[in-house]
Amino acid sequence: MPPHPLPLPSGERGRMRGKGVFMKKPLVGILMGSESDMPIMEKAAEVLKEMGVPYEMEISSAHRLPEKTAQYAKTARKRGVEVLIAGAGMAAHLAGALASHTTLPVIGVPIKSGALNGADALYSTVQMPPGVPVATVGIDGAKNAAYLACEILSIKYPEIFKRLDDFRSKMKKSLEEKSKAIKKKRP
Ligand code: RP5
Repeated sequence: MPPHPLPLPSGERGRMRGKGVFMKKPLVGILMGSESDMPIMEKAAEVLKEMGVPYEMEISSAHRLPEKTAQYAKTARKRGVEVLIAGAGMAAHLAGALASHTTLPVIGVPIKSGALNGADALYSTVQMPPGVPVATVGIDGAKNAAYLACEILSIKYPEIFKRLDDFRSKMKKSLEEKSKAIKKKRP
């Protein structure tokens, strides 16, 4: 049980169906700089699906689609989106560009691509100037970006808190079982 079992925010009640917390409106926006980022960013979508968190996915780019990127960030909060996840490789400015147009939390995923294997994307994403933060996960860390988004949302949504809690318990149990199996083989 959540320590503070908050009721669903008013206006949201009654929309809980099936596994999704709110089936209708996306709470998380997943953006990526190119279609080539999809194999990595898909992992964020899988985690959100598993957690029952509705999301939307878009290709946008700080450099190739700057107007679309700005427009998306400027309108996201009004549309009900609460957290943004942005994956990009090379000179990765997507997460930072989004963050410059919104005060929603932005989580950056540096993607491994190009000659520098993601080190360039990591630095470009993480080194934001004070006042415009981007919460940056590891290179190709799309799964953790989604878990972090769930953790942020869990402050407001008790259902997400519960799913995160269950996930952690299962992870712990599974690792303990694996450890026991190894000990049996090599006591
Ligand atoms: C970045 O450049 C994208 O996010 C991608 O990771 C990288 C390469 O893009 P493509 O040339 O594969 O479209 O903007």
